[in-house]
Amino acid sequence: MEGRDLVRSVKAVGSVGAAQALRTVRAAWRRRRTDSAGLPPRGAERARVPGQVQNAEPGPGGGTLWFSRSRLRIVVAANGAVFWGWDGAEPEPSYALVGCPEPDPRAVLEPDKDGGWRVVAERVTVVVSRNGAVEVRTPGGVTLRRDLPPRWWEPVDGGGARWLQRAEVPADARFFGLGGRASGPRLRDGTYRLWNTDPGRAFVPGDDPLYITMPVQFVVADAGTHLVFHDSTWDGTVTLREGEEGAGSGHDRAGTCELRMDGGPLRCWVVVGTPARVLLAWASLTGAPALPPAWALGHHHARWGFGSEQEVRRIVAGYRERDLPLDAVHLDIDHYDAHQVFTVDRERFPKLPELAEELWRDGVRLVSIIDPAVKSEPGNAVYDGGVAEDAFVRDGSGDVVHGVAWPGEVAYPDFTHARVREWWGGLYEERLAQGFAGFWHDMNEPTSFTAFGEPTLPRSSRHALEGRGGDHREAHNVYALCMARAGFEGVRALTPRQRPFLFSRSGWVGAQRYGGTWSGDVATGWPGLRASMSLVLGLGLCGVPYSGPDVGGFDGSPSPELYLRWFHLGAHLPLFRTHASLRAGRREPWEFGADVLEHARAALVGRRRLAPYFVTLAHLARRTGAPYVRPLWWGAPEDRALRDCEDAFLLGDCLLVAPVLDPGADRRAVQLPRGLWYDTATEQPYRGPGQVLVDAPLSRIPVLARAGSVIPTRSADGGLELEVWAPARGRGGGGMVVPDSGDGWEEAEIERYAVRWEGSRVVVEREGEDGVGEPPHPVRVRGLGEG
Ligand code: NBV
Repeated sequence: MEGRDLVRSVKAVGSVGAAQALRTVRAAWRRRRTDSAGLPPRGAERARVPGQVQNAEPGPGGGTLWFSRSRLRIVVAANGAVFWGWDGAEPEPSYALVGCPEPDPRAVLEPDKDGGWRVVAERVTVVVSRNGAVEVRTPGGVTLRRDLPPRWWEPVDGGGARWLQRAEVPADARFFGLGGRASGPRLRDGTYRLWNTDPGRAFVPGDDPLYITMPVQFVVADAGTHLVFHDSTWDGTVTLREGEEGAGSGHDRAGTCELRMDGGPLRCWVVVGTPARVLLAWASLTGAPALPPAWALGHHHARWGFGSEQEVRRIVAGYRERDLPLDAVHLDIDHYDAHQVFTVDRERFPKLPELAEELWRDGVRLVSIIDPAVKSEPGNAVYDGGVAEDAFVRDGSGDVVHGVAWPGEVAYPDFTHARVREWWGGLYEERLAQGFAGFWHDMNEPTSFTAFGEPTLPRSSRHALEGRGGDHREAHNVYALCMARAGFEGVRALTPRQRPFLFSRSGWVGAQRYGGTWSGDVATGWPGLRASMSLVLGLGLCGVPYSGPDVGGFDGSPSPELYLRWFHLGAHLPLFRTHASLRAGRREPWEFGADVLEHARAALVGRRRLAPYFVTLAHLARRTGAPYVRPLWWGAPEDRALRDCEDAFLLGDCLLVAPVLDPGADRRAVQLPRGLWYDTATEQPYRGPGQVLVDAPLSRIPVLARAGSVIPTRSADGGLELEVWAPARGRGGGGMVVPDSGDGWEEAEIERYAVRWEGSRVVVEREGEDGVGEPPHPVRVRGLGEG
């Protein structure tokens, strides 16, 4: 086992050579030694369950129930979210929350039958049995989730407990979420780990865990939709088993979920309602998604190994000469000096600020990769600064913990300390001076190359954890979240008039407050294409709406067909980025033949045309928590066929995107939600609900528009034009538009439109406080042939 890992790690660092491989062996042994000294064996444990309820004490939003061996506090918040915590766990401190919501004063604790208790609120009822099972019910009394009494295992000699929480959900329920999972979006039976991990190679569906794990489940059943969040940052597993409905006279088998955590408080939040309501409340709990600047909603081109300024110029010129819209270029670690973050290789990138300015004039922004690991070498300014600041993670005996990353032996800033975040945030000044407009956080699970064992810091490493103190077992999953906070707040302080643009490979609940993410090193291949869509959908349901894949996959050479299908998908995801590894084939649209180039150009032009729609979706995500990319069941969670449909998605309210995910296809089946839909290429109408077959030639991705929708687009002259799709006869429609208000903090007002038939004409009106009026933008009505 260890031998195989060693071979893998040597391969992974192959480009840096044998010395690096040796370092990974040494670091692995070191980590073992550190952990065996710093983490004493658990020893004997005692199991515990809550016991019987003894007493109840009403409190704001609910109250506290006293059991013979534990206590349970339940609070319904004013936004409808329910909190409960065992053993005295409170909502705070929490890395996920943006504050503790006010309790709902109308929620009351009252006795229930059989000696149990219940909290009754407007949108939810929580029933607690006398031995500590907690049931969440709709106001109509239908059960959405039943948590059995929890179980703890406590070390006899003292210390934190491990715990287990089993739950049941309706037999028809489907699970989604848990962060970014390659095998979703529907999470089938299996065990999913909660430990952010760099898989060490390009991943395929089934590889688990990946870079972003979250103890957040989004559960959809006929009875209703709910989100449940267990607020513990520790390592754990979630074992899901979908239920089964009894055929004929048979019994239903409930779906089950078993959460095992290595530590942390046993506390959870449940939000109930329609998917849109759930995410609205979720965003109010964990923070509104950062608003990317408009350019970040365009096309990004990256590559590990551009190699030089000339090469960057050549690529940008390649885009320009071929009339291919481009908005950002990303520089990877190869532009660093000896792989050291916050440095530039002056030989190959001698005049980076000039290059950045030149690109800026052409409307292309420069984005920089940022790795957290700092080369551990006196004389290296970042390292010296970190030492002076006492910024680096130490072990239990007070020594700085060393890992291995691209620069060799490295130290890791402890981002769980406010002072360290401030120091790190200040370092972005160097990046801004180089002309970078955005930041791409990588390797922040955090990753340390290893010959065997876990590719991260020793679990016994010490962290500040905002002054509470703790070790890596608790800090690991929030390392990247805290790094994102450091970067975001640093850049905001340095350029207060502009919204920072940042996206990060790893993260945790609340990551949306600082920016987005991308799918990481997805394997080049058709399964990777599918996985990259699953990640975006799953993350969106966990509250992180801005993400996208490496178009073409990270590692290999896609066939022209695969590249193009991926390009088409990417063009309809929030982050649209072509990127690949140093050792992979090229990803420029002109590298795959004349046909691909022509179709890719159309996709890029199409993306640019939809820019105002993406801007609107970004604003709506910020204001409502609704992700840009939504599962087909978003508006109809009761539609079981939609719940099981994993190969298409809604882009906002208006569009349904049905990417081609298999080779050789020229048509595909699409499961439509209720209503009238138009193929946006042919204007052919289709009626849902049900399955239809649509054309999917290589030249385009099937995209359907909902009848009655209003889509803000960019017209040929660069202005805003409303594309309106005729409502079904006898019906109306409408939509919202948020115009781009620039890259500052000012937010434009939402424009609301109504669409209706007037005789044989489709009329579009702007709705204002003083009635309706003419839209301030040109209108183009489509789908009129429907008749
Ligand atoms: O910085 C190099 C790569 C980067 O291109 C990629 O996007 C990241 O996910 N990085 C990982 C580190 C090395 C991966 C083998």
